[in-house]
Amino acid sequence: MTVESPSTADVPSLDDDPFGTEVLTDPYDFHRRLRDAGPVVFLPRHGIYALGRFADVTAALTDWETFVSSRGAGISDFAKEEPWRPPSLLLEADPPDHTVVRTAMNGVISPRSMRALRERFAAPANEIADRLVAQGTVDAVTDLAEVYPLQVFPDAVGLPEAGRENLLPYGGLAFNAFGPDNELRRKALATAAPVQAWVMEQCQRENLAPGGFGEQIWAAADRGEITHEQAPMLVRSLLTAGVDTTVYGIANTVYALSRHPGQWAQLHGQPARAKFAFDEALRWESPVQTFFRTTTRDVEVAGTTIPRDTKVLLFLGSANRDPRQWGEDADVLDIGRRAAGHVAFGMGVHQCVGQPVARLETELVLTALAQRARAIEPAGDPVPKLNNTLKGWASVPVRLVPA
Ligand code: EJD
Repeated sequence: MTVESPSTADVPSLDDDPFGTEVLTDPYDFHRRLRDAGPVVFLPRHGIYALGRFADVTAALTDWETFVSSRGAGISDFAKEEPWRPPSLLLEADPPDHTVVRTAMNGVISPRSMRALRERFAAPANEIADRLVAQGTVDAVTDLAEVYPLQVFPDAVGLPEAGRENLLPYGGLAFNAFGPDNELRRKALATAAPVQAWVMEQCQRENLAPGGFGEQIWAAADRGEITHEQAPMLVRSLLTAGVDTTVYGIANTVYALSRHPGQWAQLHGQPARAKFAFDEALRWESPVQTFFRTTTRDVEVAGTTIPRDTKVLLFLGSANRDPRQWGEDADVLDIGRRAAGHVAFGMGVHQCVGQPVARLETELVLTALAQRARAIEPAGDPVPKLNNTLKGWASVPVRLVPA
């Protein structure tokens, strides 16, 4: 890849690789240096611009005409490079095309469909919480975060039982693929073919059970809201973005609370605060750390010009800890703070369409745990899980103390 210098000599630059092991493992020192270097920072390692402050990240997310998604949400510019898979009709599209499919998806993941899911999602949440608290020492990732979403979400989509083990690898692949051509991305792509083939097969109408999100997407095609060619691609979006994200979200929330005993005590005292605990945990350790937009014109951001046709990396995880927005205690986890307005689900026209599902899953499983455990303590060192986009853990050993 050719790395060009910024045309404006006064743009600060940082030599760090945001997709290197160090930053992926512990990004917060880099985030602070990024925000303090200036509103716009050039990253010469990849020839990209970066925004790390809340105000500038939200401004870029809101201006979809200047900061487009249709040239890819990863480092690759679809105007110059072939994408690794056909672009997503949701993530990698701009209005007006985006608006059509997004409207149809809003109808599928609707308040009505969510009300129907609450009961079906509650029983497994309670069962898992019973089992884990009885067990005592468990792994919050492999015994909880990777278990509960996979127990409820594939059923909600209407997937067959066989082959569900492909879901986590596919998500891992897609989120690594947003990054540069590094070892994480190359390794993921090397084993992608069978996983991709399975996913595309599940998107076909005949493989989706009645009543699920998948069938509802096809029904939207029958009603003419989208085309029948678009339907399988939208099912693919659910399978790409609907599993790993929630797994990381649940694991990061339990990790955060297990490291802050006072916060868990508050939640145990008032399990109805689970929703707020989730937002604060998402703010504090955002599962989706970064994604890209591409500029369609020279654009001034807080006094600095970013040239047109440039990849801009938006640091959601940094915006969510920006003291300019959250105050001097931005790095402190506090489930009592007003965390609403964080950008862990994005902002603007692309804001997470699956958000109600993620919120339902986490609320149910966290409430169930908070009711049953009066404390949750670290029971060993957590093991980071490296991904070019997602921040989280391969293992978080914890001890649940029964109430
Ligand atoms: C995503 C960063 C898709 C898709 C949608 C959203 C994401 C990924 C894939 C969520 C990226 O439509 O396939 S946060």
